[in-house]
Amino acid sequence: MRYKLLISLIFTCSSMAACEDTNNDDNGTIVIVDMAEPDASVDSTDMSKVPDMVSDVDMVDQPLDMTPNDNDDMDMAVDMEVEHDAQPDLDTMPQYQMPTIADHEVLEDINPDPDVVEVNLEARLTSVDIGNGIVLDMMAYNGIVPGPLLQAKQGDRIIVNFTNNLDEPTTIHWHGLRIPDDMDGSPRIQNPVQPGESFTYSFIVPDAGTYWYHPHVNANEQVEKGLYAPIVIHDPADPEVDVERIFMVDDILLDDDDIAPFFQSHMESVHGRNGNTLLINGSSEIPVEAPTNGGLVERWRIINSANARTFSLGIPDTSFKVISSDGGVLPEPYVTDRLQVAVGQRYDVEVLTERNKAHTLTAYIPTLNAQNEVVESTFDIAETTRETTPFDFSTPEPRTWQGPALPEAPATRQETYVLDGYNNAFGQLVWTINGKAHSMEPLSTFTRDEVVEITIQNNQGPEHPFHLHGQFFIITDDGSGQSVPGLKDTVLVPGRSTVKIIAYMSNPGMWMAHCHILEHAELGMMSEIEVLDTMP
Ligand SMILES: [Cu+2]
Repeated sequence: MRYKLLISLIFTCSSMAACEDTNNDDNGTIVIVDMAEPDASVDSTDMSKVPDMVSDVDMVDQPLDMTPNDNDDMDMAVDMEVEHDAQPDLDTMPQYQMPTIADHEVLEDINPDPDVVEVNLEARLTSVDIGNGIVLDMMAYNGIVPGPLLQAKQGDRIIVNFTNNLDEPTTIHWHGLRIPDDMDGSPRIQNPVQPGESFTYSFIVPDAGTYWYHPHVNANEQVEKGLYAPIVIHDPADPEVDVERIFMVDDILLDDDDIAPFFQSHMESVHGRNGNTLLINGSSEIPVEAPTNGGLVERWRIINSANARTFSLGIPDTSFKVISSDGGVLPEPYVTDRLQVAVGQRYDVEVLTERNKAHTLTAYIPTLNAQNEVVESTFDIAETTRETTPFDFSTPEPRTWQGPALPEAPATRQETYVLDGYNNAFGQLVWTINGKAHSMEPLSTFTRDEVVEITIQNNQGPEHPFHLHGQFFIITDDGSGQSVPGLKDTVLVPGRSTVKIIAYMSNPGMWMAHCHILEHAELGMMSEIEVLDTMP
């Protein structure tokens, strides 16, 4: 039973050369299918397309002031809060008690200042039991995978006293947080923290929401080996719920009982490293249990921390609403039956638990059946189990979720970024943005608060979750003509498609812009943009 998951996880393959080496992939447990050019034996209609997560809800046309305050104090350089309708005055509030988040170790706040969260964090090599009798040599923050939860309230200063006890350099990137660029973990700015050395990260967190932290050095290996962890920035104005949970969804590539060597197959270069074992909150024993009572309102924060795999998720036969996305609570929640979560992305859902019923977070993954046909397989990855006492017979009352309206400022500038790839003279795959791999020249130079429509054109078959550091954007065209609710920092650009975003360059600095398939980034799909600290 221990490998019951391994037999059928596949990854979809498009039109770049490597699909041919499918059948002699080193790990015989994986079967790869060319989805773009299926052979006659494959009925692609079964699987034709994972439904889009886009709802029918149009984005609300209400103003959102993303303008930074005119405050020259550089310590306050991140004070470009997204105004919240019910923004509390944190100075006059009684001390805020952060909600408890189930089943996650939390970094201890060692600073008595109620508006400062100061924590100690260490990266080190360690053995980790992922369940099913598998113990792996991994890298971990404070010895656990995922690492401990970093939480604070909106507007707090976070101080992380970080020590690198790995045997290689690392940095920490605080994915999604609009903080100063020298605290962002970019190895283009920060000298990586060497083995045995320490670095103090210090920044103010302007935006509430669900985020995560991970390295930005040798990231394809360090993240795969376990260096990833959740961040929750609480908004005291958010409705209270009965239970909050985090699900970090990952897949890991095992070779026997070890983490498989890196870049051993051409497929890993083409599509990124797709795992053969699902890890939910670090456990391979799925579904992971989520004990609860019936009749409760729960907030589930879902984070895709995989190297490459886009997850299609649902909670069958359950009343749930999408309430929050990368950049925080949505102007209007929406109902859907599928959530497409690309690597790096986050979604929060409100789940109403019923009496005497299990509620299951389910992943839908393309697999091959016995007839070698592509089918969609269902993996229950987390399941609520009812606690017997005390038993709550009440009917859950959904909360009222309303985040800030999205910005409505029109774009005053257009840019196009072309994602492409080629085989170099040594037969190695190189991934590029605007024709360049690992470009050290900015793709664009913007001025602070410039509003830019960026067309992201994918010339090849593999998809690219494109991540822009330090800024938020909205997705006006996800490649199928649909818009996507909410503020984002990562957009999935499907194979041979063109996506449009409108980005709000609110945060001055040099910002990494790259594919979040970590192998693609490693092989060149990595660049940056510059935002000058001058008004247009
Ligand atoms: Cu990519």
